[in-house]
Amino acid sequence: MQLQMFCILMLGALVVTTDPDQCRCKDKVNTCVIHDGVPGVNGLPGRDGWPGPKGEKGEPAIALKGVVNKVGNKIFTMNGKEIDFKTTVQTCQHYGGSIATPMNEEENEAIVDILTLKNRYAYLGLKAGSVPGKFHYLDGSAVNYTKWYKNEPNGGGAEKCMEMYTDGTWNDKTCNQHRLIVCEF
Ligand code: MAN
Ligand code: CA
Repeated sequence: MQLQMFCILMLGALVVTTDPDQCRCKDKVNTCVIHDGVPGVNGLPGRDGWPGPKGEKGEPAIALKGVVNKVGNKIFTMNGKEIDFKTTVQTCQHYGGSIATPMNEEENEAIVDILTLKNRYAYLGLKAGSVPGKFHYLDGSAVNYTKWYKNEPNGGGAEKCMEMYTDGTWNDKTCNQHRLIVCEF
């Protein structure tokens, strides 16, 4: 029993002799056979990594579901829904655009194309200020293109929004009607 001894090598690894005799003298130590242990079980999964970089901006959702009309570097869209002026502004912003605002005849006609498809009117991006009948863009800047219908604007301060008729002419109008949502991007 005494012969069945365990040998400790310099490195401290556990060494077992197959033949107990081999371990009796120190110069026979080198003949000891090292038995590998049984492999350990796998560790637990690691933790989640950091969030990845933000993806690229997608297509405006409204454009995917509606009509798109391109003019110059502007795109006008319409999804067929009708709502009041304030909600139209919010809806277009929600999709990353703004309420359609014609800055010239070409853009005005591009919006007419859209209104004609539905035969409906639309609120556009002009608003009356404190001076009755004096309209400005929504960022407050001065309007430099207009297409008022004959005798419009006539609201005298009561009609603070602008709607476009299907022929492309403009009318000042109360802001709480339901009009076709037309956005620009
Ligand atoms: C209604 C409203 C007005 C518009 C007149 C035109 O009263 O839409 O804004 O000026 O019609 O007749
Ligand atoms: Ca009017």
